[in-house]
Amino acid sequence: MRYFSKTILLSFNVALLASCGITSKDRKSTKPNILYIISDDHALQAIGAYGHPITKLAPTPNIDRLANEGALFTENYCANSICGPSRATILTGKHSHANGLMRNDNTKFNGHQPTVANILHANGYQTAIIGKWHLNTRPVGFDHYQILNDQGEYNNPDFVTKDTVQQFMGYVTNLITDFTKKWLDERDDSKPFFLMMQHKAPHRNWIPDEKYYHLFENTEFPVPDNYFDNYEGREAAQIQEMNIYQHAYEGHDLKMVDGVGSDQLLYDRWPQVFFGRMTDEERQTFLDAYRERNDDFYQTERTDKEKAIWKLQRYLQDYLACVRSIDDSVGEIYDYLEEKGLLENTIVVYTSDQGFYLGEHGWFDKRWMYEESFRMPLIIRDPFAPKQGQKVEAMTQNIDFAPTFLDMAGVTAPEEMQGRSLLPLIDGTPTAEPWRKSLYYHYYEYPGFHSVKAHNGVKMEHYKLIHFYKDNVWEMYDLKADPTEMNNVYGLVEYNDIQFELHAELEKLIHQYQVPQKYLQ
Ligand code: SGN
Ligand code: CA
Repeated sequence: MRYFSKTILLSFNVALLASCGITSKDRKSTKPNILYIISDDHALQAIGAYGHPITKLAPTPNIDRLANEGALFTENYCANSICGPSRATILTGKHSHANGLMRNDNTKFNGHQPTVANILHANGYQTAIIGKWHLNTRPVGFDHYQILNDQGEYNNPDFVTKDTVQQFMGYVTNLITDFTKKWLDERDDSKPFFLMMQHKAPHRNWIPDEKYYHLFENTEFPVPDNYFDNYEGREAAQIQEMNIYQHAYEGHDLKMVDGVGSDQLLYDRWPQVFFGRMTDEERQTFLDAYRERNDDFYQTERTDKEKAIWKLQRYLQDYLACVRSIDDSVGEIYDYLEEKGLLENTIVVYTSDQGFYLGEHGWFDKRWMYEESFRMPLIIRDPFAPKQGQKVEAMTQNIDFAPTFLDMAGVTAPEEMQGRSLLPLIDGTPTAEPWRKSLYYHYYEYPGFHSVKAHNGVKMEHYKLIHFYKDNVWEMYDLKADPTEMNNVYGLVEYNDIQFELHAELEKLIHQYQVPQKYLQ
């Protein structure tokens, strides 16, 4: 029961465009629906279309279908790898300092600044948001909202609407899917829609749907080569607290109990969002499902290293089971659109608020400018695009999302938005100015959860420069020679020239995006 009550070669694409007979006029004559699906903490490594070996064991066929029929962005990045700030950037098209939401604390998002929602709304779109919001204020610019309370709960969650706060029995991913379809059924179909479907999963503490408790119990996922990273040469990484075998809570995160046959969870930091949300029966079903594996933890002798790998497996099994429900949800929504004849005039976007670690460097969580958390999945299935199954390799960023959605709707983005429309990359049409060759990143939340020091930085070509500015510590990576960012090459003579260029580029971006000096010290 679900509930009760590299830059796409522009010239090549221009030629392709001409051969398909698609012109921008076709696009301009329609106001497409935009269905934007975002999950929380969904790593690229866990999406089949991006090709990581994990997905051979845990495939995502429904998300991959969107990529096969649309565009897969392979170099998409976030501006600040954490939930609220990423979502604020997506809505406003601006970096964190410019939209005011720099951290996941109690800062209140100002929804009255120009956002994609209120601009589309003013331009005849019906707007709705269903699922995780996490911006500390009520949504503005939406005809309808049905959002989770703060982080939300996996089991039997509360949903907040304009007038109500109500608990619904069921699993959060399924509920969000059902509510999305319900809203689509009841919408005013004389208007195009902009619908943000915002999943909670696969966010910590990775509770799968009951039907998937056993899904990966016998699956051993690949252990990243740098799982036992010692953080040599990287000062900030030496003090972080996001190590799976040191910092994940054994009860809350890893669902471990205190002995053979026990029903007593080990350390559960937030019982109110875990066992406290389940009925007695649900809790028992949960414990029984994990019992054999939990007993085995005590009955089999393991070295510390083996225990650390056991924990990684438990983490991945649960995380990827949560992802399975997300993929099911995408499939269910796709079928719905097809059935209702909406696939041909609805642009479907799939993304996550940032990337995530699946054991790389020993970690879970995000925040760093290192690739796994800096990168963001982005797939756009656009029925107006001249080509299906394309890869867009230009450097894109979540500041581009709002200008893109506005462009799709034929609306000019306000000057203050800092991103650019991605439509020319999808359509293969020339852009007025050359595409960007570098990206600016800025993470602010320190002190904070997981102890990741504030840093900013630039990525250009296959190089990255990172500044932990409070301590004035620099890191630099050559991603071709060192794709997993284990060797900080800052200060090495052989990198002098590129280091100089990266410093200059970082200064240029700080100036271009008008980052105030007070945020750089
Ligand atoms: C919670 C999690 C953190 C996580 C933040 C932010 N701890 O505080 O691990 O980094 O959310 O996540 S938990 O013990 O409460 O699960 S975000 O996706 O909202 O940015
Ligand atoms: Ca997140």
